Amino acid sequence: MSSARAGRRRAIRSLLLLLASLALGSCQPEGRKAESLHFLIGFSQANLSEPWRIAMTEEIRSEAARYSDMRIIYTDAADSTGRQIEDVNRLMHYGIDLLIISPTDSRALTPIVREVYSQIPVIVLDRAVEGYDYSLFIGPDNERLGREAGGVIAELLGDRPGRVLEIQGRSGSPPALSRSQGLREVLSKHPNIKIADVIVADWLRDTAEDKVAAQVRVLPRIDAIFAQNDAMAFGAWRATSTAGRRGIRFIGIDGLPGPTGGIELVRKGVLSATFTCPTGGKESVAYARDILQHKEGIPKKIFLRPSKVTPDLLLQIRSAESISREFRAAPGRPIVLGFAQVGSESEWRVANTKSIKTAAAKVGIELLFEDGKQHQENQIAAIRSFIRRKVDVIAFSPVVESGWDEVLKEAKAAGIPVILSDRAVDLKDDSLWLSFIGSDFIEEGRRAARWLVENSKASGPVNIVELQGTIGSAPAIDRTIGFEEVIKDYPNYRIIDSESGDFFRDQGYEVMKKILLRETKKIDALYAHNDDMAIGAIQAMEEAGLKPGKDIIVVSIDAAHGAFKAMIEGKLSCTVECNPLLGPQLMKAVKDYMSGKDLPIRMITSEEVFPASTAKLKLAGREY
Ligand code: GYE
Repeated sequence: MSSARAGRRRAIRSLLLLLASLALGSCQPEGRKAESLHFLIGFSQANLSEPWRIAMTEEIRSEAARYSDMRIIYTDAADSTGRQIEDVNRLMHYGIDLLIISPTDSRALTPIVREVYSQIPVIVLDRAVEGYDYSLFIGPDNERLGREAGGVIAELLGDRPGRVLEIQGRSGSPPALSRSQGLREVLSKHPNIKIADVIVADWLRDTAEDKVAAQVRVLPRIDAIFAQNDAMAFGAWRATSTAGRRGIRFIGIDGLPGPTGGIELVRKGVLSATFTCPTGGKESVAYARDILQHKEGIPKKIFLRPSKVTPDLLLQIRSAESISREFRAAPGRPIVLGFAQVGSESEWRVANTKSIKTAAAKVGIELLFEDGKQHQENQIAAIRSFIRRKVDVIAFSPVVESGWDEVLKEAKAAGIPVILSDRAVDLKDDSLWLSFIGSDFIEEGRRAARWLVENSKASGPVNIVELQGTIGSAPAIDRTIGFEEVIKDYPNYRIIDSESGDFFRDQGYEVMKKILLRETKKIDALYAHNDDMAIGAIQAMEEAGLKPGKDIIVVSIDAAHGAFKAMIEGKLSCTVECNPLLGPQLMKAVKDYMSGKDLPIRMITSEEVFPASTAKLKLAGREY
């Protein structure tokens, strides 16, 4: 940025801060001294015509009001992409320290978000932009919301033939597409239920009412209407009621309070069900402060947990809410966290254990740490011991995805929340765990494949050997999915051999030695699910007289110290980061929960890709 522009920004920012200070002086609540202003944040809102966005903006405003050292400048793009781009440029002109943006259109706003992110931190709310050029994304899991709505419709209609009208938000917007996808995924399992028609109503109640009213007289039998937000569901209900259509069940999303909010509509019997869709407004202000104060453990993505709202659940939600808040606080003693670790199979795992122990000690959480030594039964035994010892929270990294139902039901019955760290479980009933903090392993697999395709630039066949991680573990399953998702578009790239090395270095060596002996085709590349197996395989290649990193491109995942050493020696071509330093995020989640806050359902860590060319430069700054 030119020095003249920077100087202008500083002048505008100083003027704004001065005006804010003066305003502060006049409207300071009694007793709160006007501290000097430190943070000037810009919030670019897509529109203020949707109730959910009004709620988001109000949440941000009330959370920001708690801090006298920050000010937020609000803009409303009135659902115009062009105007939102102008709004962002104007906010940058004011010299803001951080941008919070809820995009009108993800694709159209991606370039300017990338440009702003090159200068200041950016938090994206609700609709993600393309790629990863932002500090933090906070939003709902829209596909899951669609699945939940599909589940309710299936429950309501049972085995009878059912016809559903779907009312979608803005055509082509990520939330609308994902909610539709989730709905269809569930309803496809119920052949008696058909989606009879689709209406696009741009998230607006009046548009939904007008469009349904225009069709209601010719609409054939409709048994349920799923609208992608409560406002449109209410509009549809008004139209069908006016036309005298009865017996239709309405399902919405947002679950906002207030006289026409989803919760009231459920209470009044207008909606059969809705789902809260937390806006992320409050979280965005809290994380903005953490980012501006350079706190550690900021995730890359946060997905907020929805709650189902139905007539019979309304009362339970109220009472559970009061009970859980009352008993969560640890009465005047340290919080006790039980952690069941996978084992110590890799550099990554060792770094992960160190991060958890260090972070617990740093914040005064009493950590009961058990090493599962690679066996699920040991982890299950450890979790049961935590239940017996009545710990406040249980966290663990599941060695494999399945086989946890029983012990997690025991933890739930004991009233002890469970946080998943690093690896996920394959469980339909996700009420058995509170939150999952870890990487996006599918994306890691994609990144490994993208790097290989972009940097091998081969036109002829590229024969790939894959060393998989622990069979049945989330990272092994997902890293294969992500890698294959990318190479399926490049037919000359083929996985010709694949075997598990269980994330161990020595097994990576043994498996690669076997493959080198049995494989008749030329091997052009090795894709290892972690650095340890890659390093073991490198030794096997060298013993076979090959030059790893030259005769065979070697791509692995983790970005552990050993990988940087191998890259500097020219034996490893690229490592995709999988951040093991989850301790700070885990401890923040535990303390947040114990202080009565709701936890996101999913927190994805921030990660990069390190080609060999960056190894020397980056190694010095690495923590593991
Ligand atoms: O890649 C590997 C460790 O679960 C992400 O487990 C973790 C994986 C990591 O053994 O090195």
